[in-house]
Amino acid sequence: MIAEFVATQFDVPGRLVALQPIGTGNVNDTYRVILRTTFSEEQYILQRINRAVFQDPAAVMSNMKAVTDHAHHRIEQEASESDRIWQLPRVIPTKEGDDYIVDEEGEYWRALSMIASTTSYEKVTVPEHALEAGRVLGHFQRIISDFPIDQLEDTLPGFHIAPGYLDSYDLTLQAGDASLRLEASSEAKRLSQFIEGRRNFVEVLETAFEAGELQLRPIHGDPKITNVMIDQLTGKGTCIVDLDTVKPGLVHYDFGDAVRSSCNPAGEETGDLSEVYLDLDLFEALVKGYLTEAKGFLTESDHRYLFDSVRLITLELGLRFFTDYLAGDIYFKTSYEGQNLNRARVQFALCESIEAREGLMRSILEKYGVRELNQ
Ligand code: GN1
Ligand code: MG
Repeated sequence: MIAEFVATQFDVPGRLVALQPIGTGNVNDTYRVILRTTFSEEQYILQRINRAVFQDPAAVMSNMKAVTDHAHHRIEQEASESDRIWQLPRVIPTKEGDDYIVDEEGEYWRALSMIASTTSYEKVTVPEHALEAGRVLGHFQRIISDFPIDQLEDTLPGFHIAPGYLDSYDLTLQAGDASLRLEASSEAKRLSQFIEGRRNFVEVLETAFEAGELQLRPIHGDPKITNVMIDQLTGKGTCIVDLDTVKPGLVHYDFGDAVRSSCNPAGEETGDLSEVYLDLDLFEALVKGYLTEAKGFLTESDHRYLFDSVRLITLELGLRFFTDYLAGDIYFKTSYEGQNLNRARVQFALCESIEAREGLMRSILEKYGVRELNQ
């Protein structure tokens, strides 16, 4: 079904004026919809959920509805003590009162309210922005920390369970095409060596979870910097968007993902590996912002794995990009040949930089009250 028709099926007044593709998401398709009435203009976000990734889009929507209702309630409860007006998009119903539309081709479409006068950025270059990225993630995790995880469906089984990505890498390499791609490029061979040196480390968080040191909580799942909305009027973070991957998980994967995406000033898509590094000033600011919100719910065993989570999620994402390159780009959207290989190179370069700065990063965590006893 054409997006123009779908765009008029939600409960928003006005006639359609424009449908603009926006965002740089690697998974869903996102549009800004502009409608006008005789008196006003309405804008909202329209998204087509990627069914190749999310096999059960209805479950994605039921999680999203439940979590946003809960979060909106918590935000309003705390409004009078907050230093800002926190926001979170709401699911806009269809004219029939449903949470989404399924078109003739079986595609799922949803509408979300627009958080006006905010911007999200591809990269972070100043500590103030990193501080807000940390604060926004910590705030989101905190306000959903009491949401019962048994009411959350797992929308993406295996998502952020790092050893599973190693298994799919190994499995992918058994196919002829993938091994040809590996053999054809010296850079791909170098990346495969990089992975070999880190196989044992991949289990670090899951082993801690199995040993009872870490617990499942509701997590965001995708707190990359493009999902953090910054208020154009105040420069403060106002919300985190993209709630498809909210699921029971380890908050460490979220913290690690926020750091890997906010503390590399070159961003995920650069072609120049010499620009890629973990910026310690950005890291310090992010940690400060995150812990302002998260220190109340993190336990001492959680503290012990914060550094590892940064190294791990960076390695994990590199592994995911690399596996997708070898598999023929079936998961992440690409706009040029070799893009997933390049994305993997960037994440592995960042991972090396994180490894080189381990001592300094641990000292920063300690400075903000992270206790690493028994290390
Ligand atoms: C994907 O769609 P987007 O860009 O928000 C991916 C994340 C990755 C990210 C890397 C469901 O997120 O896990 O960290 O790309 N989302 C999913 O850019 O796989
Ligand atoms: Mg996403």
